[in-house]
Amino acid sequence: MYKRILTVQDISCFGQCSLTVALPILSAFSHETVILPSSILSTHTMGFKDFTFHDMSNEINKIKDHWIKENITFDSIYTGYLGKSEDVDVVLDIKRNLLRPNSKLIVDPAMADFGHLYPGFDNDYVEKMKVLAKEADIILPNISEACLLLDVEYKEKYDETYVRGIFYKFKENGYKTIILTGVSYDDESTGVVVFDTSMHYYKHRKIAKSYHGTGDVYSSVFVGQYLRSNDLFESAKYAADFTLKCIEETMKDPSHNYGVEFEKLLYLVTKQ
Ligand code: PXL
Repeated sequence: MYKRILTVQDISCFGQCSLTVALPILSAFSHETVILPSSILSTHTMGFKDFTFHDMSNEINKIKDHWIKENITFDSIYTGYLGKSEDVDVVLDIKRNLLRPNSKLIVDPAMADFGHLYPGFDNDYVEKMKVLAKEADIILPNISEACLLLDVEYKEKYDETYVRGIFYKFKENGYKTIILTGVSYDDESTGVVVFDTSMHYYKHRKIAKSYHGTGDVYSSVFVGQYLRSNDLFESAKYAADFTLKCIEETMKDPSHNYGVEFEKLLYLVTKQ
């Protein structure tokens, strides 16, 4: 079935993340992909100095109002890195007016990694992200983002009790379905935990090297596959396997260190 999905995130012109990842991936899944660029940066903010940042908050409000007038509706809304807390209100307005009945708001709270907020984000952004994430049907945080959403202490090393605690806290706080990424209990493996009505862990090989943008690849592939199959756990697994393949592919090219070479693997998604 041909689905129309809206994705709201920044454009990092160079750097293989956010919209330059989401648009080709969702299109490869044969979904009609509508974009709303929340901000425009010269590069992503990790490892580049003096990147430019152009705030699009004003413009995206006008775009949203036009869409409401035209009644352009969506089968799903998927958000990533937004850039400003005001953008959350735009997304919520789009959800109220243009998300079709029984359709899902999927939120990747893309704001932190390794226990630290991305440059330029503050507590106000975290508070606003809590509001958006609670409205979402599915959220895709990593451990750092989960801790920020829940005011839980971030730990580098943890066990299953800690992860279970995170899920109970998500549920206590009214969050719906959670897919926690980068859950690793030992040095050899990592994986994703899907928490819907119960908890399922998909564990796979861990590669020592980490790349920027893999969270965006993961979320985009998850959304693409979930809209195709409507199968939560299978989509979470599929996205993990695809992301791992992207890392393996990129490692063949040691000079490529700012993102992953996901384009070379898009044929896997298209052919399915
Ligand atoms: O991959 C998340 C992301 C998206 N967009 C920008 C970023 C980051 C992570 O740092 O800097 C601009």
